[in-house]
Amino acid sequence: MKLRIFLMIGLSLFSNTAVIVQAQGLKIPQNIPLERAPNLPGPKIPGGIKPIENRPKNVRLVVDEIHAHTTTEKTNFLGIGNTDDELYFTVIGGSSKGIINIPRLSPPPPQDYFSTPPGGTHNNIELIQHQIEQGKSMKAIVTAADQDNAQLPAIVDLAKGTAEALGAIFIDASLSAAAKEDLKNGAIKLFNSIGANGDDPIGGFTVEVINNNNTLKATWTPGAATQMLHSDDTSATFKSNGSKSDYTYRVSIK
Ligand SMILES: [Ca+2]
Ligand SMILES: [Ca+2]
Repeated sequence: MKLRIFLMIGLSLFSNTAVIVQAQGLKIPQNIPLERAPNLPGPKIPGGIKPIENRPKNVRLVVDEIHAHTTTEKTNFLGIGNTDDELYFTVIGGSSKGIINIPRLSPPPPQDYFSTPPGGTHNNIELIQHQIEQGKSMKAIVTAADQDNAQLPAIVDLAKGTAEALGAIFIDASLSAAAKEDLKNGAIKLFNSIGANGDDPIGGFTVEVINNNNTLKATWTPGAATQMLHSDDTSATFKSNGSKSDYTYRVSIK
C-alpha cells in the first residue's frame, strides 16, 4: 500500500491523467524497485526529460516535381544537336545548427546531373535534410543550372564563397529586412557566377523555414529569372526561364 501511495505521488508530477489511470490498474510486484517497474517511469525521470517542444525539428526540402517545357539546349539550323539539359542544383544555407553547402546536387555517382530532355520530368529530389531549433529558422538558396562548360572545382568555390559571405545570416535566429536583401543579392550573384563560369543557370529561389512551437512555416522568394506561381506555408511553385529555358517546379518542406 505504501508503494502504491508513493507511486501516486510520483505520477502526480505528470499532468497526463490517462497515465495515472493506467498506473492505478497495474499490479507492481513488491520486490521490484520502482525505477525498474514495468511501463512506469521512475521518479527521477520527470526532471530529466526535455519538453518535446524544445527539441530541434527535422525538416526536409524536396523538389516534388520539376518539368522542362524547354531546355537550355537548342538544335542547330539543320535541326541537329543535343537538346537535353544536364540539370543539377546548388544548395547553400544553414541555421543555428550549422551551414549547408552542396555545390552540385545530382544523382549518385557516376552520374553527376539529372538528364533532362525537353518535356522531361523528375520527381522527389531531396535538396536538404536539416534540424531547426525551437524559435529559430533555416534559410537556403537553391539554384537550378544546366552543366555545360564549368569545371566542378569552380562551382565548389562559388558555393563555398556564398556560404562564407552569407554564413552569419544563415545562422542568425531570424531575418531582418537588410538580411533579406543580402540573401536575395547573394542568390543573384551566385546565379550570375554560375553563368560566368560556363554553365547555364536556369533559376531558383530562397526559402526561410521557421520552427515555431514545433510547427514549420516556410516563406518563399523567387530568385533570378524566376516567377513564383503559387506559395503557401509548406510549398511553392516556380517558373524559371534562365538561359532561354522554360522550367516549372514544385517544392515543399516535409
Ligand atoms: Ca546549356
Ligand atoms: Ca548542358
